[in-house]
Amino acid sequence: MNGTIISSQSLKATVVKAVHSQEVTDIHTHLFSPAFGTLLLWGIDDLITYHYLIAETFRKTQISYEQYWALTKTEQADLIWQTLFIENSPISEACRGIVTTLNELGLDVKSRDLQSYRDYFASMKVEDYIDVVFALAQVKEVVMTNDPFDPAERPVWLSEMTGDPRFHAALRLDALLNTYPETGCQQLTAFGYNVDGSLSETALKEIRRFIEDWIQRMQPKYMAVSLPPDFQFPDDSARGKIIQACVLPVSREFNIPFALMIGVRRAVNPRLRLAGDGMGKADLTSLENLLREHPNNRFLVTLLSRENQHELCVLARKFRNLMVFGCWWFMNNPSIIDEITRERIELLGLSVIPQHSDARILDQLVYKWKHSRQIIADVLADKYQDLLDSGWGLTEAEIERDVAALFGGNFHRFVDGQ
Ligand code: FIX
Ligand code: ZN
Repeated sequence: MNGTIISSQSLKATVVKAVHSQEVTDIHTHLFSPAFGTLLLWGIDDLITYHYLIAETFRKTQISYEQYWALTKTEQADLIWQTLFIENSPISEACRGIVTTLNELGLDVKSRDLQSYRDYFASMKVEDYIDVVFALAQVKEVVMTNDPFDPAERPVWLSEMTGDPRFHAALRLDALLNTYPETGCQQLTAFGYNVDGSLSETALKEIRRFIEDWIQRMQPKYMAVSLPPDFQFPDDSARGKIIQACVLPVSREFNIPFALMIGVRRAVNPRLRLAGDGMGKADLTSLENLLREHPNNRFLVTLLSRENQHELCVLARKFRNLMVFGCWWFMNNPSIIDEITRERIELLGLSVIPQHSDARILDQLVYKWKHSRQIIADVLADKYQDLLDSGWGLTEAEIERDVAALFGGNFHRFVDGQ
């Protein structure tokens, strides 16, 4: 063996060092490069008005939905701060995240002085602040969520903006796959594609042309869609037909994986707006069909239901064209990250992407990665300790190699074939 074998005494410190110093590729976020202007959210008021905290605030105040949405963003942030941080201790994961972020930025969290935090962010230029956040979070690059149907985003793509190379694109196809009959068909017609409601051969060809045009424009790392728990495949619906006849062949032809995010039930409480989505347990037979029938397609998959996570690991053991990623949304809480990460490593070893941030606000990279790194380090330390107890020898370089695979190498190999 090359290198010094690590002792049980120094194992934990070695793992913690490797996990905390490894730069990460964040494979799913809702962040934007500065070229997208106000679509890139950052700073204290955006942090506080994150939809996770909005949902929690309504549980602790009597304000009506209408009154809340009539407030300015600053007023909303004042209310959330007062409710969740002053009148209650901020111990939920989303609240704790803000405390961690401010603390890591060097602000005095004991002061609880919201105005002083606002003053700090007011003195920052976003371009400089991106560097501050990426360095603190040890994030090398992020993948955005890019919707070609979004009227705010489209013009930036069409103007061929020059992006910050640390921000990669992901071509999000929700509007095409989830609401084609209601709105997608009409929108594609308005964009100049010759489509129809019955999905004729011509329409399917035109949808392929639309996807190809956007692949050429965005150069995405992958295509993606979020799906309800009752997602079926194969299926005679517009979604099923478009996946079969358009997304899968284009995905193969351009060698771009398809990411499925399964389990979301949109607008369970519409009055909560973005905070009003729910979840459900999915039947993974559809995913199994996709994986078996399309061995030359690659799929990145994350699921919203805790109850589905074990089945997903078993599927990944059967199908190498499946890459399991991240602890999505309601899964992104310490107790569940710990559980899922252990389960994945026990069933799949180092062949997974354990986490993504889903950050919607730039600053969240700081806490989402700090909190996740702590848990991933704990899990890895336990698993390596089990190996040492069985007589195996490990070097620091081997641990660094493993961590590098988990935090970026596996993604790049799967997506770019590196
Ligand atoms: O569909 C998605 O990509 C979800 O992650 C979001 O829609 C969701 O609102 C979110 O922010 C979850 O973290
Ligand atoms: Zn997301």
